[in-house]
Amino acid sequence: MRFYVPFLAFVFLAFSSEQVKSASSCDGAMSDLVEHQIEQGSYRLIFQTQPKKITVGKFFSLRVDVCSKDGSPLPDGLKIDATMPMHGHGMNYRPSVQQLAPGKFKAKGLMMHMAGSWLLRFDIRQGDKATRMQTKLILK
Ligand SMILES: [Cu+2]
Repeated sequence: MRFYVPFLAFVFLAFSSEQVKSASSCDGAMSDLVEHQIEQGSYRLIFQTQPKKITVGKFFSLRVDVCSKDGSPLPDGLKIDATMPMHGHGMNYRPSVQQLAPGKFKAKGLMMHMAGSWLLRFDIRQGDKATRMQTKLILK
């Protein structure tokens, strides 16, 4: 019976590292951020606003998780911007983006100063490759 103990330990380790890998490859693991999702090219971007409800004229933050649908490397850069396409203007403040880990970011200092239709844009970068992902937000 002694023989089986190290064998089981090895199986457990193999399983754990598989779990870590799947966290960056879109196989679940990000269920706490499923509120907003955008898919484009190799990537799926999931973001959550903090606070959950965006209020006109109030600063908010974003947690952003990007995963890879096809095994492409995770992005190492992200720029965020928001505009009101029907009014031809953007935000009055430039948000700051911090990378927490490959594919994981936090953005602070966003503010939408008018009610109406906004376009929230994420430009993600992986090496030389840029991918633009965007979504519409209606603010009341
Ligand atoms: Cu406007």
